[in-house]
Amino acid sequence: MSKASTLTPAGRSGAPRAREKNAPGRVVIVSNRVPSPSDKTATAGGLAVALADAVTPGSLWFGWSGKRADETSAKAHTEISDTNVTYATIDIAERDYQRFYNGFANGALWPLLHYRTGLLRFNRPDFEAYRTVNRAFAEALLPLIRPGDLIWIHDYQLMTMAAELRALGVANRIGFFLHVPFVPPSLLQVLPPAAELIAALSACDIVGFQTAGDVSAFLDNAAICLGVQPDNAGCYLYQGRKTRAVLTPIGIDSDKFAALAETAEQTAETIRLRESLGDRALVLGVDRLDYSKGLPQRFDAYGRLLYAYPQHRRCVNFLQIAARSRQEVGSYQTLRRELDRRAGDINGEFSDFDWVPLRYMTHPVKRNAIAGFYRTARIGLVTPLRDGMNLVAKEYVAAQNAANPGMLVLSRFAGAADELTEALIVNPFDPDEVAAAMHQGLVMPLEERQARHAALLAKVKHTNARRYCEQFLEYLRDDQ
Ligand code: ADQ
Repeated sequence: MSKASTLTPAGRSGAPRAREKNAPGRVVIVSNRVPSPSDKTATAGGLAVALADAVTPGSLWFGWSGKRADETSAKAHTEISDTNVTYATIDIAERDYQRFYNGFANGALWPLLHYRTGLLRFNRPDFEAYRTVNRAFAEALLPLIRPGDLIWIHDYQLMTMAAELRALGVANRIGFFLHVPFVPPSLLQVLPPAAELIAALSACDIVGFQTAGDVSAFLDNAAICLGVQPDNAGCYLYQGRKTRAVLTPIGIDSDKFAALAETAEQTAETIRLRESLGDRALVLGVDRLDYSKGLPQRFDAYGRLLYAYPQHRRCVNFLQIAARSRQEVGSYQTLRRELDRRAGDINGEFSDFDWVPLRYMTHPVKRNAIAGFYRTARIGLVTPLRDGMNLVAKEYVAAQNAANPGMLVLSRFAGAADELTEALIVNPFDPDEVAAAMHQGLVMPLEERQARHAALLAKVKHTNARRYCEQFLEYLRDDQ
């Protein structure tokens, strides 16, 4: 493992330019994609919902425009929304984008942070491009920062940005939230610049995670990579700065989502789905098409259900919506071919002339249609092999009709499983266990479904999007 070196909070360019603290400031959100009003391609949907309470009039949201250009923009393009939120974006140079996004972020960090070292592709030029893009983000944001602003950086694409901001003299409070899991030292050490990443994150005042396990994994890495000794509050000192690792699990706006699902029940798409099902029970999966989501294993589990519990043949339909993503990365192309094959195998084996057991689609579906589909589904199948949180699990619970709720089958390796313990918790690597849980959900008496759903809903309402923002910003404001 390389030593923490170049990206240290102390800075590269001489004495830090002090910026005044404690003046009332804005919340400045930084994320890879920005849901700016004019960008219809931005896919920050889930994030925009989660951050609705942090992005208030006067806030600034900064990130990539979604455009690749000959050169990375030196200056951000800004636009102000109707709600008085400023969206500031930069273009990224094509040569950097490939290496930054498809290379280091999605070819190395994503597989590693989802425990898939076998899929990790590392090379130095990719990591250099990652740092270059993070530096470009910092340089373009710098002129927009005001004293007292709270800077909140999101996710694995931007792990070195805080260190770049410090190097440019930014003294504002900076927080970072990781949406994906964090891995223990034995895994992180596989990545050659592991120590550099931990040092760069230590330029933040607050580093937030989805689960308690992620917090301790990060602190264990800090102890090993930096030689620091974290206290019981998750704080440690590194190069004169105090960093605190905190647990701030993300949530949804459950009331809004429940209302959306109720309305969606009567929309054309949901009605068409219900009519196509007839009396059959719907088993539903909704994911990005990503190898972390455990889709091949899920298809196998459904095959096991039909094989081992023949009473469900002709009585269920499994609909898997798997929106294509990151299609330029080789492992995603392989996954798609694999799923096409397995879907064909299952339908080939079990279909009848008037019943196709598995419906599998890869084009995007609108949010309100998905809400209506959740409400129709008797089983919500959420079986990632690893997931930071998984908001689909929470959305499924919120969307149910409390009088006749469906049952969530949830992977123990999703962050959501830490809290949603009344779901049917499964090991996604075991198709027979997942099939048994599906069977249990399909035959579960109404009273038990109602009791489990009530307990799950109370949790989804409690750990909601508002609480996520409040908790994180409270930590970020707290200068003690
Ligand atoms: P994702 O891996 O994208 O997010 P997830 O949390 O399940 O995963 O979904 C985010 C949003 O995308 C949800 O609102 C969901 O409805 C929507 N979505 C998913 N599949 C869809 C599809 N096929 N069509 C339309 N919409 C779809 C990352 C982490 C997660 C973490 C989130 C938020 O990987 O673990 O929960 O960030 O922190």
